Amino acid sequence: MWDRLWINARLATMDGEGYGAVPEGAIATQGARIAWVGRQADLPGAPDRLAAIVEDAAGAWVTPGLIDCHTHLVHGGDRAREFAMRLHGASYEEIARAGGGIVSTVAATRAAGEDDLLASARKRLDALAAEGVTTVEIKSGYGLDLATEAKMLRVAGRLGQESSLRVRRSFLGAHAVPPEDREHPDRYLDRVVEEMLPAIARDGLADAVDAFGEKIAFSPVEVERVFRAAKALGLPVKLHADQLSDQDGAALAARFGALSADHLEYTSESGAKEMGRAGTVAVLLPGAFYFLRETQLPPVGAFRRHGVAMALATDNNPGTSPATSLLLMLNMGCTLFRLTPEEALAGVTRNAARALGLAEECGRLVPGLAADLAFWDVADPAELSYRIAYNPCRAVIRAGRQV
Ligand code: DI6
Ligand code: FE
Repeated sequence: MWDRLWINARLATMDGEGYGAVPEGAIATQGARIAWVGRQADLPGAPDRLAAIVEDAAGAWVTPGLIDCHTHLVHGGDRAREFAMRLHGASYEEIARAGGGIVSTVAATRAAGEDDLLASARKRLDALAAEGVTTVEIKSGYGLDLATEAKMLRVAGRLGQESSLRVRRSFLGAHAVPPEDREHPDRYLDRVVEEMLPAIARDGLADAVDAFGEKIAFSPVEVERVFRAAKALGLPVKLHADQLSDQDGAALAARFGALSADHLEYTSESGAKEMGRAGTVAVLLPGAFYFLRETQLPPVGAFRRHGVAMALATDNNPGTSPATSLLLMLNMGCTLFRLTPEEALAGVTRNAARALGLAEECGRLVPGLAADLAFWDVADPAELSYRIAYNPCRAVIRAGRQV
């Protein structure tokens, strides 16, 4: 006997071509796993005999629980005032002088208590979960000292425990140079590699290591140093790559077998090719593209040509993407980047799972994978990408249980 069986479901399994659709489908769970998926007509018996609980999905589309594979969800404060100042005509310098920019988020995150950080991130997490998100990646990177980086990652861990969502954590010590080291950036990088990273790894606080490769952040040589240290500790890597300029970040990420390279607006054809060869996922972040009013489009055509799997994520952060809607990213991925709705949905399910090293754990409706399901009041899966600021999520199951 299965625990639960849904009949009269329309399944977007995200396995195989397109949506991997099963229009007259049924899906069963046993404990925290998917036990059976297929055509209702192929069920091995009468529904009542197969499961303890049988539910009528009444024609709802069922997708894998959505996966937001790139966020900075845990952070102190916000940058709304800076946003307003900019729109009132303030220059970058004026904003910086008024204490704005990433430094202000670092100060707010350092000052915040663990419970306050948890409470503010919890609201953002709840907003994501209301739209069918069951897995969220959360980065550190607003502490830039060991105590605060570890605090952010502990809070991310607590969020996972308290919410029942799956949380994956990335250590992003190489996000920016902290103000106290502005004159000696290499001193900070020494600390990241020699002190912070080993301590974070020892305490099991991170599943992966990320870095911001950019002129205004860390050079390719510096990123390599972080990646070598991560690899030596057995941690997979990912990279904020080619967001503002072509740093050959895509190829660098590929060279280290990175799980993903993210942003990628300025990535070249050869960078895309290297990613395809390495199996590195391209995580596209239309929220940041939109908020920064960027005009350089990520090379989606090149990713297609070279067989690079594409994911979509919110990049939730207070500076460049204060977004808590993954459905909006589906729409933006299609309108701004010209993804197809099939690609967009794969980008927040199957490919997002790959970007987190979770391809065999979630992101598809396949027996044996986690019973993470989202039920949608839509007539066609394309509606998830088509609508703007509308939430048709009817119910969410995470690890076999109602969220
Ligand atoms: N890329 C971004 O756009 C943000 N970080 C990153 O690596 C900016 C972070 C901030 O301004 O707070
Ligand atoms: Fe980011």
